[in-house]
Amino acid sequence: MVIKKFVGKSEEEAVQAAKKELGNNIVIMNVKDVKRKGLFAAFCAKLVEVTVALEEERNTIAKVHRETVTVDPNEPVSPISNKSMQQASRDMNAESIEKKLDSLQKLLEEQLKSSQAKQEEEKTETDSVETSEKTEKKEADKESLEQEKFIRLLYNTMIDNEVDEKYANQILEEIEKTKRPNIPIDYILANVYQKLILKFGKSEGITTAEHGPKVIVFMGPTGVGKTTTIAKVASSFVMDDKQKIAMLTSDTYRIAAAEQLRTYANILEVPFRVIYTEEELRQAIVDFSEYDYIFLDTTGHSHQNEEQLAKMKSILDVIDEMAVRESFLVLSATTKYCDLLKIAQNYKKITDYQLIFTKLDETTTVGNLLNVKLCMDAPIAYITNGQNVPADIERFNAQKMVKQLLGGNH
Ligand SMILES: Nc1nc2c(ncn2[C@@H]2O[C@H](COP(=O)(O)OP(=O)(O)OP(=O)(O)O)[C@@H](O)[C@H]2O)c(=O)[nH]1
Ligand SMILES: [Mg+2]
Repeated sequence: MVIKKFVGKSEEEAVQAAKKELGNNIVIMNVKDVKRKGLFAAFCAKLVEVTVALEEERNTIAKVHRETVTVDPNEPVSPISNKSMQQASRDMNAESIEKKLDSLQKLLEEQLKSSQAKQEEEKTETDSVETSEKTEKKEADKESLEQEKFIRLLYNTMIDNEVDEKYANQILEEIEKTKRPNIPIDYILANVYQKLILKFGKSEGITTAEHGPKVIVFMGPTGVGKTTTIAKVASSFVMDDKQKIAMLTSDTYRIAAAEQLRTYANILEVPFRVIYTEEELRQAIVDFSEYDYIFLDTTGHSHQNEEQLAKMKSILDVIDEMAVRESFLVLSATTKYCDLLKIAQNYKKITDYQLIFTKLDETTTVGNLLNVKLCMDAPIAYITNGQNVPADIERFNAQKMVKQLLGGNH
């Protein structure tokens, strides 16, 4: 794995520099503001430091480079030379633990303090005459016991979050491989944090429409929040990004469904059309060819309904004939794991997609996001956490999610 830091005037600028050097497969591990130094620091624009990781080809020897690359012409940050894996990871720890996993750390400290106190008590009672050699061995055993306890705690936290045992075990196996004597517990925590972030991988969301309109399709089971999510995404595109969008719905199944989206379209003052046939879909794509994005709402249906799935596929085929398409499978975080997998697998039969998880405000466990991501190899683009339009939506942030998976604040 390569880990590297890039500094820019904005997160975007630093990420662009990272992509330029390491390619598009980088995963963002951490983003933080950095203070400029010097007399006139207060008058300068802030800098953003982005830590990125890139998983190298399998079977190559794992190595961690740590350098800082700056793209800010005014204040070059001196590159730090390559360090040993352990040193680099310790440096990562300081940030990860202090800033990202603070509440987890507190929990651990409490646990470790109580276990240490207990062991101290036992020690004073029994081994006042032990040799120094024996004491050293005991210290080493104690350390490894603490490591074991710590790993078990991380495992249990993941399982409590309903991470599939299979994936939790996979992570622990990977951690076991990198375990050495005398490794501080921070190192293990940072390692698990990194592994989980890499498992979530990169997340793109809706990408820029370059040539003609991009058709953004929202599909998924009934009542998961497809229409509400379209309204949330569309409003940020229109209000914040000043994009030109049109809205379509092929949901003619429920009378109220079209009206729901029409209301949002009216509020945003964007064109809206109900599509009954493939011909009408073709015509709409032609009519809105000057727009940046066409958002398409679809009928929610049971994933077991093969007929509706086939209908969905023919809609996608029409779009593919005429425009660039990006598809999003909308899933509720409150749905049972086995159902989520069945739904995701069925939609995969007709298209690739990115995932949107809704209703995170209605659940306390987030393991299913990781489970579905890993099982389907589909990136998570957005999460929604409430009924408010447009406020309750966020671009998926792996760092935040991993912190939550490991029991941190959220
Ligand atoms: N708590 C919570 N409710 C949500 C969220 N997103 C949507 N909802 C609610 O879920 C309900 C269904 O939302 P819709 O947007 O109509 O869902 P849909 O997938 O379009 O439903 P159909 O068109 O019937 O398939 C509404 O009451 C929404 O307000 C969310 O993130 N959290
Ligand atoms: Mg709907």
